[in-house]
This record gives sequence, C-alpha cells and structure tokens, in this order.
Amino acid sequence: RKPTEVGRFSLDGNRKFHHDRSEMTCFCPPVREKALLYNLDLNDGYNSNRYIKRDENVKEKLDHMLHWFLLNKNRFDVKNDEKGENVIGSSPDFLLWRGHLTKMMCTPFEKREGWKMAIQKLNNTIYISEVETEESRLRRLNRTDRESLMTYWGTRFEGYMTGNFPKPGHAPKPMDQTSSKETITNTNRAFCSVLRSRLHGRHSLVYGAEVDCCHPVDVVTPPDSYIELKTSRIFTSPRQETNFYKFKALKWWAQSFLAGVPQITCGFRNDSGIVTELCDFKTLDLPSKTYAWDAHTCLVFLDNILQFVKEKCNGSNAPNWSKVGMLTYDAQKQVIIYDNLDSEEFCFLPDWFLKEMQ
Ligand code: 0WD
Ligand code: CA
Repeated sequence: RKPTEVGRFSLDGNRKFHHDRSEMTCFCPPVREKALLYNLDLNDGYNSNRYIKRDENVKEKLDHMLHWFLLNKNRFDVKNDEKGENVIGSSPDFLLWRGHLTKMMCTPFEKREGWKMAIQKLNNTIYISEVETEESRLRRLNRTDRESLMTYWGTRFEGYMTGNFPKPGHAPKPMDQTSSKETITNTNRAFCSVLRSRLHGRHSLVYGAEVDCCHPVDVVTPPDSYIELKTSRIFTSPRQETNFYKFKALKWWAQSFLAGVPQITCGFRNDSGIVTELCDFKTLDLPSKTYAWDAHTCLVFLDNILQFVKEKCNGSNAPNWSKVGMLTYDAQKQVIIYDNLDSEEFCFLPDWFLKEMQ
C-alpha cells in the first residue's frame, strides 16, 4: 500500500527533538544567471567553521522514533479517541526507521555489504534497530580524507538546493551562486516524516524517514510534495550510465519508494566536486530502466523477512522488552541468520520508553 504520512518531527542543530516541522526546507535551487550550466562548488565550506558535523559515535538507535511514538500513543488506540479525530488505528506490527527497510528490501541484490538488526517486542509491536557491523565500523573509523570530503559533497548539495533554508508558505528567494556560499552545513539538522504503510495486506508498519525538502508550492500533500536530493558523478560513457541503473538506482528507488517520495533530483558532478547539471528522476520509473534488479523481488523479499521475524517473535525464548533477537545478513555467504541473544548488550528500548508503555 502507498504510505501515508501520519506525523513529522525535527532534529535541530544540537540534535534536539521538536514535534514540529521546524527543520523542513523547500526546494529552491540557486539562479543559473545566463550560463547554461550550473557551477556549484561542493567543496565550499569543507574544513571551515561553516561545517558542523554530527557526532557519529553517538548511537541514537530508535530513540527519536520512540519519542514520537509516545507523543502520539493515544492516536494508535482507537478506543481512546472518542471524537475519531487524529486516529491512526491500532498499534503497528513493526516500528523502525525507513533505512532499515531499505536495507532489508535490497538484500536479494546486495552481494557486498552485510547488515545487522536488533529486534525487541513489546505488547504487540516489534521494534527493529540497526546495529553497526564490525566491517562498517572499521570502514567508518578508517575513512580516507577523500571519502570524508565526498560525504560532505552530498550534504553541501542539499544546502545549495534549499537556499537559505526557506520555509513552506513563504515565497522562496533563490540566491545567486555566490551568495549561497554563506551556507552553514550542520548535519545534526533533520526533518523526519513518519509514515504508515501495509505490506501485502499482512504487515502494518510505522517508520520514520529523513526527508530532504519539499515543493515550495502546496499543490500536493506530503509525501507527494517531497523531493529526495542526491549527487552522482556525470556519465562519461554509456557503460557508466548502465552501471548507475544497475546498482545505484536500486538503492535510490527503494529509499524513495518506501517513503512515497515521487521525485529524486540529482546534481551531476565532476571528480572535483563541481555540479554542472541537475536532473530529475521519477522514483516509479527507475525499475523499468534495468534488468539487473526488480521491484517485485524486493517487495516479496521484504514481506517474507518480516514474516520470518514475526514467527521468531512468537516462540518461547522470543525477544521481548528485556530480551533481544539479532537478524544478521552475511553478504559474502548471502545468508540471513537469526539468533536469540542472552546478553542485554543490544537491548535498545530505553527505560523511559518501557516505563511509559508498560
Ligand atoms: O543506522 C541507521 N541508519 C540509523 C539512522 C540508526 C539510528 C538513527 N538513524 C537516523 C539518522 O541519523 C537520521 O536522522 O535516522 C535518520 C534517517 O533515517 P532514514 O530515513 O531511515 O535513513 P536513510 O534512508 O538511510 O537515509 C536518509 C538520509 C540520508 O540521505 P542520503 O541521500 O545520503 O541517502 O538520512 C541521512 C542522509 O542524509 N543519514 C545519515 N547521514 C549521516 N550519517 C546517516 C548517517 N549514518 N544515516 C542517514
Ligand atoms: Ca539525500
């Protein structure tokens, strides 16, 4: 089922939770002046005091989503809302981040990167929270300067596309390419949409998704008005374009499809990090561009894996509020392993959440 937005929240420059849209920005690319091509320097602000980086050693796990869930708990209890307003329905089968669903969904075509998901169950809801694998932790700690710079390019591009953080309802004022160079890049800031969806009629899902920006004019409602921003290297051979659809487009499609985001705007850059062209991709068109992967396989796989998790959560010794299960994808062997863990190490449901829910 197409996802519907049931809530939203923001994380500010200090990573503090706000139950509002304060961090939502509008799509508002800089004016191109007379030239046909853009000349957006993604290196701008790197290694300067205009770059404030989120502390990646802080593991937030599901916390922000749990916070949102508590604030909206009564909307999941149909009986409690007498007026019938604001009702979302019964508690979901699963509560997690969209990124976790993306990873699970892309697994049939993923031969390189494994993943690890911790699982807990409370009342009738299964909570899933990703655990960093040893390989990805080592990759993060040994990131080269070039890799760090390229990560920055992606966030700097978002800054160019959203101008001076214009807010919905206010006419966006596109800047010229020079004045937009005062932008501060703070990766703590995020606007998240909370979506509700149902998969193959049998799994109800509630998940949070970080959304890059929205259309400046309210012609359609969220998530139809949202736009995902990406950067990619300009194609210099037909082979590069083929490979783009074969590999990168799968992740782009899965991520935006899950959040119901219809459009992906890509800034095509050269090896020096200069974006010269913008190109729009329609999320729903991406699967038809390649035979290397297909949407149906991804969705059936996701449905099966969620069913598998549900079954594991029903047996004796199953995960609960004090006990955690671990689902691991070994990409080398291409197998998924499930374990019930005895240690509390990976329990991620915090005491403040358990206290309110029990
Ligand atoms: O393991 C994870 N993926 C976790 C993510 C664990 C705990 C929390 N989070 C948070 C992220 O910090 C963010 O606030 O979840 C939120 C994102 O949720 P999502 O929508 O489920 O994430 P995903 O679809 O993977 O990524 C969406 C965007 C990324 O956009 P691009 O275009 O790069 O795919 O969220 C940002 C990023 O802009 N993002 C991150 N930025 C820096 N470091 C990260 C990260 N680890 N993860 C997501
Ligand atoms: Ca993005």
